[in-house]
Amino acid sequence: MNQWQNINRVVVVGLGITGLSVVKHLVQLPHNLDIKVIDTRANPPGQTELPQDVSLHAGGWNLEWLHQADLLVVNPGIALATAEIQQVIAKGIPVVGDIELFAWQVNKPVIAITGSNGKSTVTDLTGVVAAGCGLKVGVGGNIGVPALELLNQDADLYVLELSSFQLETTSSLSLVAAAFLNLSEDHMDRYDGMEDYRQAKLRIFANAQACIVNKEDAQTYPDTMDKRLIEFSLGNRGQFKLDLHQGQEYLFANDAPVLASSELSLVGRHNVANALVVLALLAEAGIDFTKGLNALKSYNGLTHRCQVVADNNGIKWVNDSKATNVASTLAALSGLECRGILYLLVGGDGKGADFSELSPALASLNVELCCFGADGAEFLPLHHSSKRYESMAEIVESITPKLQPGDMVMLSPACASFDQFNNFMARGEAFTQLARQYA
Ligand code: UMA
Ligand code: ADP
Repeated sequence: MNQWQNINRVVVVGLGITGLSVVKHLVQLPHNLDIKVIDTRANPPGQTELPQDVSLHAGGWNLEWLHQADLLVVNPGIALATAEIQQVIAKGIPVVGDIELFAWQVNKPVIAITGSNGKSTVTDLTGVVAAGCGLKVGVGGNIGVPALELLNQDADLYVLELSSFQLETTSSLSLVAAAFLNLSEDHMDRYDGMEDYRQAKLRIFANAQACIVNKEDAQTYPDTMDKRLIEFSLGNRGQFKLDLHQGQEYLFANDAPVLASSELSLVGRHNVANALVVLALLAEAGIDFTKGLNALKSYNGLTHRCQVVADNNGIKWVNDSKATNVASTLAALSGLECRGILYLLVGGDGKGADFSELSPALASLNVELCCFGADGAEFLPLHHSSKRYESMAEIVESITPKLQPGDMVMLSPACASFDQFNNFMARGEAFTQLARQYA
């Protein structure tokens, strides 16, 4: 199908790394398109890299450009509900995102992953294990490499992390396997409630040959049952599950034991689930993952996600700075292997969340709760051990003298970082530095 028939004037809305990748993709197509860019920001990132013959309107909307367009390509950070976009949709002008353009062009198998938490980990690890199997893999999407940039690489397989924002503007992406990991509250500033958010994520299954769903989260299942469903579970149900084998807990793929969960370097039960999803995605893509098992075992996680950054005298320091909501901190706590005291660093910019859900998990742990940052005080009622500090440095200085072998110090703050840091990466790096200095 030639989607470009009758398209001449293309308006790219929103620059950033996505908009720039879209422009670069459009200019090299053989269709001689008229390309214009609108960004509502006065100084949008990426403007200096625009080709000279591509006009930019920055600092507001250009309605004339919008209404004369044959196609709009919208950055995932811009809500379709925006009045200017709605007017264009009402006129019948097609509105798509970068992932839809990727779908129009790609001619190799594609795997995709969505969910509220764990997307980047599963995406990256799928790429790592597939590469371990000898495949050339292009990994991108919401993880930070625009999907269209991947098309310039020579790849046998593409693995995409897709956000609900990206899925809203995607309708024809064919996938050999797609996973919906879990659903918990996030992005409520953009959606009319949880069902609206869920429906955006479910779009991942529209053209998927295999739908990988979470047996423990009914929200991840497609609404219609005419699809090939593959279930994963941390229990012994579903095709990709945990069960006993030779007296040990094993990851099973389609009834066959694959490896003992103790062989994974990744920390936390949620990461065992993530590993099961990786196996399911690869199996459904027709890849014999056995050659990649060493890569799976030695994978230590993406930076800032339950990552062991120091391990000295039997004391582990774990950086989980990417835990910016309650569900991700709960995931870090569940099944945590800590023989001694867990010193848990929580707090930051709480985004108005309700933290009380953490109480039962904390009650079952031998924990000292170290609360810091702008909303640190909100954590104080959650556990009898809570203490309030100003900063992570103050916490580390105070607890280090009493650390014993078997203890763990973990930053899994359940909050955004913007009160004290530029982003979660900067917060994680500050923690890592403290860990290495004091460990
Ligand atoms: N913006 C405007 N006016 C515009 C264009 C953008 O105000 O005309 C603002 C919007 O508020 C928007 C913000 O700028 O939210 C971000 O735009 P950007 O230029 O930074 O976007 P990109 O650099 O193209 O990054 C996007 C994704 N950003 C968003 O979805 C908000 C990146 O995901 C993604 O890695 C990248 O494309 C490549 O695919 C980031 C993200 O926060 C990491 N994603 C959300 C999440 O993971 O929770 C969904
Ligand atoms: P995402 O890309 O969806 O934000 P990441 O892999 O970057 O996911 O992980 C974000 C946070 O969620 C980290 O704190 C991580 O430890 C936690 N996490 C990872 N996998 C899961 C999972 N399967 N369920 C819940 N939380 C998870």
